[in-house]
Amino acid sequence: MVKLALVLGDQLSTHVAALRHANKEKDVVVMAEVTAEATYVRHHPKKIAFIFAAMRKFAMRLKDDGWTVAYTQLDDRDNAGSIPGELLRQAEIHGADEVIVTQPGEWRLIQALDDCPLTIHTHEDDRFIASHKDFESWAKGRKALRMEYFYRDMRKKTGLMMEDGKPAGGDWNYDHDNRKAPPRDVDFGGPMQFTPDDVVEEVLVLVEDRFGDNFGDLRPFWFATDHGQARQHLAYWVKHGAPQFGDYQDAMMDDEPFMFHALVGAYINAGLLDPLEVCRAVEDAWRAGDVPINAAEGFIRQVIGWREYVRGIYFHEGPDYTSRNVLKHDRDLPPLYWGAKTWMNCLSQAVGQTKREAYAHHIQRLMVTGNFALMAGIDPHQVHEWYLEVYADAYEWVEAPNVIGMSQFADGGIIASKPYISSGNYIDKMSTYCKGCSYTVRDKTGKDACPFNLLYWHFMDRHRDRFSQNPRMGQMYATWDRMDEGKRKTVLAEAGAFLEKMEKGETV
Ligand code: FAD
Ligand code: DLZ
Ligand code: SF4
Repeated sequence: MVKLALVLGDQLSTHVAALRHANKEKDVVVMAEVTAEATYVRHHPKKIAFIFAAMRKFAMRLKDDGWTVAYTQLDDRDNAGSIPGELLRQAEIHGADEVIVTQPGEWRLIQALDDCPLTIHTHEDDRFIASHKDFESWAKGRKALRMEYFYRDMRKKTGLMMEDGKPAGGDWNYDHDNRKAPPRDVDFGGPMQFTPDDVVEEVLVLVEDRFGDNFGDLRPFWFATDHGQARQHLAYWVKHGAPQFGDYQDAMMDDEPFMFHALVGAYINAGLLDPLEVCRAVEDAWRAGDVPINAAEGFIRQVIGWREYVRGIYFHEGPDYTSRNVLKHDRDLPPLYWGAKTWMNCLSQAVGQTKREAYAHHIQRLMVTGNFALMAGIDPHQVHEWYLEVYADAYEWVEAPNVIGMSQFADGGIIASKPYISSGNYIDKMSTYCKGCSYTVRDKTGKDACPFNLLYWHFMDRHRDRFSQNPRMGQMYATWDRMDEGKRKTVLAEAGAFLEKMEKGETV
């Protein structure tokens, strides 16, 4: 009997498990643009357009390869509106009652498929290096699930940058070379940008019409939307961007949204690039002497280390992960995250480029938008939804551990051994933002004082019970305690006034 093979919008790989387990001669591939997926959060229009365009092109490719594909567009009259609804409709049309599925990357959709009355055969998504079983056996019996040790196993497993069973160059990690302050200018002309073709243009018109009110600029739209374009983009970055990726990985500059970053997250996560293919391209460039070891190792660590590790944590921790809030933060996300005016140049830059490009790089996400939300005590679930909405590479399996865990410490320290907070000093060192800011980064108190300076101590003070015994924070508590009592009172009062102003919706 004919079976359906489901391919979701982030499963656009020819070797995805559902396709490998289906029979090209008689089974039907189901792909569907559905309201449920497009609206469970208000995704950035660029993200929706990217996914729909890539889905349409992938469906064409599968048809060219000889598959029968039942593709439903968002505005098709009979569109059932959800993935299970579309499966039921296609099952009826094709006389099928079994569906082959690659496990989705969100508990929400896993649950929805579990509730579907058809017979569902779910296969693990094996486009990852570590299977669920691999992660579980690594995690078993460990007191702390730290990424660094997991990463070493991934290096051994893949053989990436390994020489005679040892890490190339002698060290596992070259991050000490990856923290340079911003360069004078960014001489990398990337990322590669693609002019919309007819397929993309049709999607842009649809998205403009249906999701034009969502936060974010749809045009200009320049993303790669098929495997060939994504590979061209990768090759261009490896040649021109990767050599300086390591040095300036943490640096941030006004009006430089991309720096030397690879912008491959959206493509890898949707299936347009394979993580190992990407890493091998970087490894080859390093072996050829074109990319220095700190850049190559740093990049490969992000992909086979962090990316695999956060996925492991998401499935290890279970469906309640996104509602954790150990610090009991409950403030609303302020309007500045949706582009309202702010005097803080760092936030204005990070949010502004997020609106334009559906992109910010790691340090902007962690040390600007994330750092501020954490110190200001914003409800982590609202922070989580914001990140899931605004970035083109955001799917819950990767976004939630980064936000709930790494950035907001809402999981109590499963991912981070201490909260990622910093005063304005760090941002000043790593960016050009403070020079053009209305606040003064050197001022610790007073009307021009950088809010990061005030909120840093406010956070430390209000969470003293939890963190004062943390060996990595003792020094900072000692500094706080040494401060003159009057000054401490002023800092806390000014931080409180700032938060009150923010809560009232005034421009901060
Ligand atoms: P590069 O800086 O060039 O890095 C290369 C690749 O390494 C990335 O494409 C990605 O595949 C991988 N990578 C790097 N860091 C991480 C990480 N911490 N977790 C997982 N993969 C990583 N990444 C997402 O893919 N989706 C998200 O929704 C997402 N949300 C984040 C939220 C917060 C608060 C933080 C701090 C990080 C988040 N990240 C997320 C991780 C990281 O910021 C992005 O992967 C990266 O910025 C994507 O841009 P790039 O492709 O230019 O990456
Ligand atoms: C993100 C997304 C969007 C916006 N739209 C669709 C869609 O219409 N159809 C589809 O199959 N997938 C879409 N996706 C990706 C899914 O939300 C994603 O597969 C799940 O969140 C699991 O990661
Ligand atoms: Fe951000 Fe403070 Fe620097 Fe302004 S002074 S850009 S608020 S860190």
